[in-house]
Parts: sequence; C-alpha cells; structure tokens
Amino acid sequence: MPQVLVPTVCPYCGAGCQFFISVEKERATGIEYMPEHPASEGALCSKGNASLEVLYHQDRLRYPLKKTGDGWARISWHEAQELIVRGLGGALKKFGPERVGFLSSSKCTNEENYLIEKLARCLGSKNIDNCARLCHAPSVVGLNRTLGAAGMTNPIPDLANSKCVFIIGSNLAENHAILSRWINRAKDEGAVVIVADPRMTHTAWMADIFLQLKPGTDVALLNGLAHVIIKEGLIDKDYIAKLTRGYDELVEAVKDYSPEKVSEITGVPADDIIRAARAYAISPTSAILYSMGITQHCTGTDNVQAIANLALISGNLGKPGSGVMPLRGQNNVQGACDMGALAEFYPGYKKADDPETARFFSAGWGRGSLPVGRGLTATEMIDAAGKGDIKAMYIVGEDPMNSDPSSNHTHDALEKLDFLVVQDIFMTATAQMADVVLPAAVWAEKEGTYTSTERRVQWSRKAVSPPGEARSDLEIVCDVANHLGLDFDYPDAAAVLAEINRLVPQYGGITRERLDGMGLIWPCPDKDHPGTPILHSLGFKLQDGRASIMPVQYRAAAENASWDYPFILTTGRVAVHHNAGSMTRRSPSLIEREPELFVEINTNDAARLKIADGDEVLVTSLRGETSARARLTDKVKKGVVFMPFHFSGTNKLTTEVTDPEARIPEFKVSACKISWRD
Ligand SMILES: Nc1nc2c(c(=O)[nH]1)N[C@H]1C(S)=C(S)[C@@H](COP(=O)(O)OP(=O)(O)OC[C@H]3O[C@@H](n4cnc5c(=O)[nH]c(N)nc54)[C@H](O)[C@@H]3O)O[C@H]1N2
Ligand SMILES: Nc1nc2c(c(=O)[nH]1)N[C@H]1C(S)=C(S)[C@@H](COP(=O)(O)OP(=O)(O)OC[C@H]3O[C@@H](n4cnc5c(=O)[nH]c(N)nc54)[C@H](O)[C@@H]3O)O[C@H]1N2
Ligand code: SF4
Ligand SMILES: [Mo]
Repeated sequence: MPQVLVPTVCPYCGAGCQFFISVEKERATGIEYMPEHPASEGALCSKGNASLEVLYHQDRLRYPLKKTGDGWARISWHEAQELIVRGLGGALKKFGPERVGFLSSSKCTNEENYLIEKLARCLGSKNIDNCARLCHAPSVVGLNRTLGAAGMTNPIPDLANSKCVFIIGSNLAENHAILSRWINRAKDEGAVVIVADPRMTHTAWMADIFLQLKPGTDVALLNGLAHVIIKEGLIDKDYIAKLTRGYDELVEAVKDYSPEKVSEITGVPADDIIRAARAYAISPTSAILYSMGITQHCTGTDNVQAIANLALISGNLGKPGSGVMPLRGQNNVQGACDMGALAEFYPGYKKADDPETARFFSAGWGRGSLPVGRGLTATEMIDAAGKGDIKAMYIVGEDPMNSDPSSNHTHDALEKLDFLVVQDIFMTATAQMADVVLPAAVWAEKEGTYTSTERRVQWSRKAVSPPGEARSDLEIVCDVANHLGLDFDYPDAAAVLAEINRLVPQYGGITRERLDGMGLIWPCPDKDHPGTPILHSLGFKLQDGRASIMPVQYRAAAENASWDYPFILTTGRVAVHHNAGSMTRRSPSLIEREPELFVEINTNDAARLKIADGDEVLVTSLRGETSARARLTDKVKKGVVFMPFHFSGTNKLTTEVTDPEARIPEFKVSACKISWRD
C-alpha cells in the first residue's frame, strides 16, 4: 500500500504547529514537515518531533477498566456505561446536579469540549471547568474586563513586525519554541527585547534588557514602568482620549511607584526599570507577551490588568507589531474556553449567570431549562470533594493528582468521592483514583478542530486507528449522554461543528468546508468573513467602544520565605516535557534527555548547605515533601529554587492559595526548605 500524508495539529502546546503524519499499511511511520504553515513554517520543537512516540506505547489504555478489591478488571463498554449510569446518574438523582462535577480537557477537540460542556449543563450541573483554571483564568477575567476579549490580540507571525517585544513571565524559548523564530526575526530588524523573569531562562538569553525580579512582584514592576512612562510624557495622548477610560485613576495609583521604590520591592536596578519603560513606550510598535509567570499568582488578575494598562497608555493595541499576548498553553485550551468548559461561561463566553444565556441555549439545544449561575471552578470542586460536598466527578483528559496544587490534599479529596470516572489515554495518577477508567483515542486517531493561541481554528485529520477498544472522546461522551437519558445524535465531528457554527457567534463562519488548509482565526461570524487576525483595530467591545484602564496596587505573595522555610520555590517547565508528563515521560527520546525530578539551587546557597551538584535532596513545604536531584546553577538568584512539575512530587509542595477572582493557584510562590536525604 502506498504512503499517505495526513495533515495534523501538534498535540502538545498552543502554538498550533501543523505537520503531516506519514501512514503506511495503516501505521504511522513518520513525520513530514509543512513549510507552508503560517506560524511554524515547517519547524517543530523536540516535543512535536517526538509526538508519534506515544501512539503505540505499551501503556496505552486499550479497554475500559473497573476497580476491583485487588486492582483493575477489564470490562466491556456496555458494563462501563452501566457503572456510569449507576455511579454518575445515581449521584445526580440522589444528591442533585450541583454535587456532581465535570473536568473537560484542553487536550480534546473543540467538538469534544462542546459536547462535554453540553452534557454537564443538560444534566443540570454548573460545575464544569478545564485546566485553564490552572493556567490563564486570570487572563479570561482580567482581559475581558479591560479589553473586552481575552484572546491573544495579534497573530504569531506579526511578532516579526514589532520594534519592541516585552516578554514577562514566559519562557517561550522552551514552552512555545516556535515563537522564538519570529522574535529573532524582529530582532534582526532592530527590535529591542525585554525579558522579566526571576530565572535566567533560555528566553532571557534573547533579551537586550533582562529584569530579574523577585517572584510575585510583577504588579510593582509593571506599575513602576507605567510611572516612568507617565512621568516622562511617553504616553499616547490621542489613544487614551479616544479609546480608553480610567487614565486619571491610573496616574494617581502609580504615582508612588518610583523606580527606586520599585527596585526595593522587585530587586531590579532602578536604571533598568527606566530603560525598559523608555524602550517599550518610545518604540513605534511594542508587543507584550506573557504567560504563567504572570497568571499563577494570588495576584494573577491584578498582574494581567497591569499589563493591559501598559498597552493602553502607550496605544499599543489594534495595529500590527503591537498587542497583548497571553500565550495559551495546551494545544486546545483556547478552544476549551471558547466552547464554554469554564465555570463562568456557556459556549462563546456567554455569561452563565445571565438568564438570557440559559434561554438562548435551551432554545438552541431544545432543552427545557438549563442552570443559571457560576459553577464551581476546578480548584473549588476539589475543595468541595474534600468536604464531601461534591459526590461524583467525570474527569476527561486532565491529571489533577499531579497538576493541582498540594497533591496530598487532592488525593484526600478524590478519595472521598462516591464515584469517579476518568477518561484518558494512559493510566495517570488521577485515573488510579477512579472507579471506572475509559480508554480514549489520542489526537492522531480522531478528527476535529483545535484552536491555537493565536485563535487559529484548525482541522486535524484522523491518521490511524486507536488501540484495542479505545474510542474517541466524542463517541464516548455521546454514549455517556445517551445512557444518562439525553439525546446526543452526532455521527461525527463535522456534525458537532455545524451546531457550533450556529450557536457560537465567534465560530459562525468557521465551517468544515472552509477548514482544509491552514484554518481560520476567530472571530469569524459568517461564511464570507475572512477571520480576524488582529483584535481591537476598530475599538473595543465594551461601553462606547472604549477599553478600561484598571489600576491595581501591589500585594505581596501569600507565602514568603521564613526561618523554617527559607527558600521561595517557583515551579514551571522544561523544553522536553509536557505538564504532568503522562505523554512525554513515555517518549523514549524525551525522557532520555530529562529523566528525573530536579531542583535548581543557587550555587552560593548550595555551598552554604554543603550540597553538591547531583546530590539527592529533600524539599519540604508546609504541605508535604519530595526528593529531587540537586542542580546547582546561577540561573536562579540566592533564596529562590526552581522545580519542574513534570514528575510527581513537585505539587506535593505547592500552596492551595488562589487568586480571589480567577481562582488560579499560586504555583509560582511557595516557601520551602532543602535538606539532606537520610
Ligand atoms: N516544553 C513545554 N512546553 C509547554 C508546556 C510544558 O509543560 N512543557 N506546557 C504548556 C502549557 S499548559 C503552558 S500554560 C505554557 C506555559 O508556558 P510558560 O508560562 O513559559 O511556563 P512556565 O515555565 O510555567 O513559566 C514561565 C516563566 O515564568 C517565570 N516566573 C516564575 N515566577 C514568576 C514571577 O513571579 N514573575 C515573572 N515575571 N515570571 C515568573 C518562570 O521562571 C518561567 O521562566 O507552556 C505550554 N508549553
Ligand atoms: N506546580 C505547577 N503545577 C502546574 C503548573 C505549573 O506551572 N506549576 N501549570 C498548570 C498548568 S498551566 C496547566 S495547563 C495544568 C495542566 O494540567 P493537566 O491538564 O492535568 O496536565 P496534562 O498532563 O497536560 O494532562 C492532560 C491529560 O490528558 C491526557 N490526554 C492527552 N490526549 C488526550 C485525548 O485526546 N483524550 C483524553 N481523554 N485524554 C488525553 C493525557 O494523557 C494527560 O493525562 O497544570 C498546572 N499545574
Ligand atoms: S511549539 Fe508547540 S505546537 Fe509547535 S511543535 Fe512544539 S509543542 Fe508542538
Ligand atoms: Mo497551561
């Protein structure tokens, strides 16, 4: 049989790179590059290149499983559905839908997320969320409030047009690797690059100005930049007058943030703050890129608003080379949010607490009444489970045991549930806690759309068949819905997309017929619309078309170093692993490069503790302890240590404190101590 090339979207990060899977005799045999792709231009990072390694892994879930006294038993799909009717359906009847929770997956397609959202709401539950809660929830809150939309404002290739790229709290060189190419291109054309990060990362190596701030002090830094821009008259007066409100309040709010004072809080030299402010505001076009270093704080929403303020006072929105860019993490976290897998929204960001929203969808879905009001977020569901308030959960493609903060707390909560069903491609730590585990097909084994960080909606084709009896999430969810008394009659993803086209205005014109090729960028309201690469070019979708400048004040992180816990632990990522690691730890070429959990410690701190490079140490916080291999480095400053969360252990340490509005945990600041492993 001849070789066939099947176009597909990378299953790892939100950059949305496409490539071809070559298929021979119904087996995926290799990758071919796609130079015509607008964002990746045929390039892939190490994870994209290794993505096929998970397809035929021996650990893939092949059959539905149920927990037995001494392990797991293979069961039929029929029995699995019966157990779900008894467990999930039983909890719905006995305790009511408000005590049942759903986690949807930002690894799944838009069509699958839409159906999981529809399933939860039609069963009467408001409790649906996805891993955006642990990721960009503050962007959803903060940018909707300031700019009226939470997406990345400009497309990836537009970065090349920027004359100043300000990267704050993002290690894109490792985590959105393909973006570095565009920033290097901007640099070649003379752009200034500013990086603000507590660690000297691969991204920081690209910087002309590097601001190595203390973790959790971003509001102070950003207000300091606004202070200098205002004081030196570098604002865009016309833009402020025509398109914003709230400027005077900002002037008042930042007047005490002199470079000297900000330097004391952040540890960044005052001169560098002034240089960065001038570079950002004087440049004709400046873009701000940010990610988890901004959002994963108890001040995450404030941080995001402080970023929007900078862009607004300097008029850096709505034109090429400018913008506010929340770099979305998972391959489809943008889409999972667009499809309403969030406690606050129905599909298309229609507010869940607005009765009109429920009326709109009950008409659209032909359902009598739908729940009105904000549900529990992912983090709140786990807390509620721990208190016995949530009784049953359906978790699709998410691994809270490893990705939520304070794993011991998560473990206790999940253990308390009367019934847990987990749908994944591997037996994760979360699946281990389940009563029933359902085997899902992974991206290359199914079709549908994914929305990348630049809001590009792309169709991914099925290349190969799933292993054993594994089925696509779309098929599984329809089956669950029908067993629970709903009527989900969708033959394929295209049928679901047609319904999305009708009910989600931003996706109105993103039809299956238009999606062969490089996709379309939403909002795309009708079939003739070309898509909208740059947001806000005609003003803002807020009152009078104006954006809101929202002043914020610096508040310290919830935890600080103390006598007992003298280090600040910050957590994050490395290039060759992905999130909780279920896929990349099983990729031979990737695990070989980073085989185990490590902790980066400043060389001076290590010398004081008599710790040598490669020693196994114990890292302890108020919540738990884990061992890790010491890695001595000057990338982190004295008093700060860094651990990736790709191996279980890291999240035993992290704090459960969340941002009061967005409910994102403060993954980036926990106090800890380091000691010898006995
Ligand atoms: N290789 C790889 N790529 C990925 C992922 C992965 O796991 N591995 N995951 C994907 C996902 S889901 C996401 S959300 C993105 C995340 O992508 P990033 O946001 O780039 O990931 P992180 O490494 O968590 O954090 C980014 C940076 O924030 C810095 N930081 C920590 N604390 C602070 C602070 O207080 N202030 C500031 N300014 N910076 C701080 C860290 O030192 C780090 O360099 O990556 C996506 N891409
Ligand atoms: N300490 C610390 N913790 C963090 C972070 C941090 O920076 N520091 N970052 C947070 C962030 S930004 C995020 S996004 C979260 C991520 O948290 P999670 O979403 O829990 O992390 P993943 O490991 O990506 O989990 C995705 C799961 O989906 C499965 N999967 C893959 N494809 C499919 C599919 O097609 N169908 C189904 N059903 N399953 C599939 C994978 O096997 C995996 O188990 O972690 C958060 N946790
Ligand atoms: S940058 Fe992201 S989308 Fe592109 S190949 Fe790497 S992981 Fe995949
Ligand atoms: Mo994320």
